[in-house]
Amino acid sequence: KSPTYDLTKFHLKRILSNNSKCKSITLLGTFPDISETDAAIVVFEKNAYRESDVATEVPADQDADSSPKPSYFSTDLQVRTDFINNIYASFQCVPTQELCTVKGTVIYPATEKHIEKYSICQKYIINETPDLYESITLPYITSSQFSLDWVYNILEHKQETERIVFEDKHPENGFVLLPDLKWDGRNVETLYLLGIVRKRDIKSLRDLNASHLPLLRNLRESAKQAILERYGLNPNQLRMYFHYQPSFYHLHVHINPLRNDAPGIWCEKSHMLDTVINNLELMPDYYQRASLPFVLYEGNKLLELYDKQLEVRQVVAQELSEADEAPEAFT
Ligand code: M7G
Repeated sequence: KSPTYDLTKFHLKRILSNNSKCKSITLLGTFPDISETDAAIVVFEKNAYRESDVATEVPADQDADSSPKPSYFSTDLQVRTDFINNIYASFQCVPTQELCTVKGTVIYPATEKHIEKYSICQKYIINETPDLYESITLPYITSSQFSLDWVYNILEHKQETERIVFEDKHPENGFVLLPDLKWDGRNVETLYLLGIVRKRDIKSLRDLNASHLPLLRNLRESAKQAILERYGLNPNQLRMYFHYQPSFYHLHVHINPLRNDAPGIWCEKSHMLDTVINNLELMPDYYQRASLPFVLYEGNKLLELYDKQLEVRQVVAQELSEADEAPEAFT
């Protein structure tokens, strides 16, 4: 059952992060009218520009009687001049209300793991060998991970059913394609879809082997075709990739257009679907034999476990003290 909450009743406790590049702010607080103690995370993110919103002429397909689509260049635009200097000018603009919407995301009730995930902090790279995966990572993710209920709700048509873009119900090779939580759903330029496989026993990239090739190839081809039909996007302009480590241990592919720097697109976390398929074609058990780097955040218990074994944090301290001593070597 979905909870009901009133965003206007949010009570701020702490700002978890404020990202001027993504124009997003992440807040920790509560909804006191529901519970004084349950933590809530609220993310506000300014929407990306839609190219249709900067039109200066009435589009040919718009019939003359309908009300005009909102545009930045409408007479509603309020403009305050900061300065004009020679050929340069700077303004503060307030466009029509419809163009000022902000995307809001709520996680409620949020667990400690969610708070950790949404807070900014130190990060460390771990080069995970198969042995380290078996002895440290796997026991940890088996005992502590985010609930997959939202994934099963999608697969079982209990939530987000109307958002499904494409579905292949084959038990082995099937998947569901639908918009990611991160997408505002308005702007094809910033499209962000997820391909969630039907099979429930593939936790991540690590579990993939050559027997999954038909599934991966089917996902790649069918998703491209569905995106072409629904959104008119050229399949050769799509980025399709896995995260390692993912936040959710049920295999899913991230899909977004190349021309857009999707939120959370980091090279240290991403593995292109094409490369994964090719690695499995070349070596059926590639992902059981490979060392896979991944990033751990300060505050994550898995970092404590790795630090005990590999002294991940210690190395940084040593490097710093060596750097401090360096000038003396020249004296
Ligand atoms: P991930 O690689 O496991 O973790 O991707 P990440 O969050 O570190 O990238 C999971 C993806 O699922 C993310 O892109 C989330 O935005 C998306 N996602 C998470 N939840 C809880 C939902 C949801 O309820 N619905 C949808 N449609 N997407 C979600």
